[in-house]
Amino acid sequence: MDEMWNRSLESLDRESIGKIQLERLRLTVRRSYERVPFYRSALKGRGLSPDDIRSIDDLRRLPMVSKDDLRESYPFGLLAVPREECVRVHASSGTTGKPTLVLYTREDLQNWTEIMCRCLFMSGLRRGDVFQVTPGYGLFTGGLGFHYGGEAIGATVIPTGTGNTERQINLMRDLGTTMIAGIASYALHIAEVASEMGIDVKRDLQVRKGIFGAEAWSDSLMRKISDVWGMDCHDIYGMSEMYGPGVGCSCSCGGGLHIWEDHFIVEIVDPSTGEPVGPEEEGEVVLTSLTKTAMPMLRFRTRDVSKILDAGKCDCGRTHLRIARVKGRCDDAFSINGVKVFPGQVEYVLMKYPEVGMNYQLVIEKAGVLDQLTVLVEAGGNGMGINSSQSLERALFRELRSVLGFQPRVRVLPPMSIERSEGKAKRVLDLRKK
Ligand code: DLL
Repeated sequence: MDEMWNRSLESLDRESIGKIQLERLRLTVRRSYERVPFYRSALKGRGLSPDDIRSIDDLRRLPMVSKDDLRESYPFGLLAVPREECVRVHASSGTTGKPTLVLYTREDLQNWTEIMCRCLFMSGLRRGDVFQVTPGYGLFTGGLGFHYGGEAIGATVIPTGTGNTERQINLMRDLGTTMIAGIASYALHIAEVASEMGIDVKRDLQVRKGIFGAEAWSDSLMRKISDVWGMDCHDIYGMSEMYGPGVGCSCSCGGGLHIWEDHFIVEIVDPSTGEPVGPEEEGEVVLTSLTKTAMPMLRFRTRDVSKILDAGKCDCGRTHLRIARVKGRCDDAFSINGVKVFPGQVEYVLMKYPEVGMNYQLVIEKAGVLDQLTVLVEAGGNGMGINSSQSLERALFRELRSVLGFQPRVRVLPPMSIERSEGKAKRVLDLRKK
């Protein structure tokens, strides 16, 4: 049984969770209907009124909300409170389109801090830790989300935000940072810059705990970060529309992410039909907020791919359901001559090889009429000789061919030859679209 930030809520019995969810869902639907014209007309369009929500199953009768609906209602369209009651604005990072705004009341910020504390505590953060927050501060929810959670736990928070990696590393060394928060791909970048500075992150720094999210990352990337840093890694999930980071987090049992069900209802649907799929079946994550007051979200389509784990009680003692680590976004998957590929499938293979370095990229082009996938991989350390780089190419080719079911091209490049991103990594370069 793990220590918990809020044991009474994190280990509630299932019946009580169900009661809280129904009560909060009914309130959220009523407030949305009464205060947000968008929701009122969407519900009326289905012949529904708030009184029709009598059980959790009635959730399925509600219309879904997409990112496009948010964009179209820019800037204040989905607000359920007067703008004057909002004390904060954030925006989604806009990697898939123009950014969308989200607003928060004071109560929203308190709820967000509560779920962040649960996630950070679950990942090992305690009073006395030195906690370095490397995601961007500002409109992105990453920086401030981790920041307020860290302070509420009582850790010493270093708000470096993204970038200036050398300074980041100097602070880690000088202040004795014990835990970092960040975007997974950035954790490897920090390690490689440190090594150029003559610092071995495992030997010379005291960072032993990490919490990462904001983009899909595979189990083998998690193992690689753990090995390179000698740290215990946790996966945190979230999105601007649901406060930011903190919707769920992986516990020490390693079986997926607990979703805070007193704040969110999670459904998994078939992305093409919107119909719910069964437990352990993969589909699109749809989330409903239960405590958001400024911008309630009814059945928000995240575009993220995961599944509900039907694994019964978790040994950590938490009772909130678990979803599998997010595999990617429905729109990340690309098709090579009709075969669907998730970048995560390739990453999983690459990160198993210790000779593979810190970065990779997938380039898709037309070779005549056919699609061609080239996997660019950086060699680790100080690079490798021509022979070993050719034998790594051959080994990766063989394994990728069997995982993907077609023949990709594989090129091993010297370290640092692929462009770095300080925010979410750009893994796929689809030149067919140009
Ligand atoms: O990325 C919030 C966040 C910041 C989460 C820091 C975790 C850590 P957005 O910019 O709105 O918010 O992007 C949300 O990022 O729908 C997923 O596609 C992806 N994402 C977030 N966390 C994970 C994760 C933040 N742990 C979008 N695994 C989401 C996979 C993730 N994908």
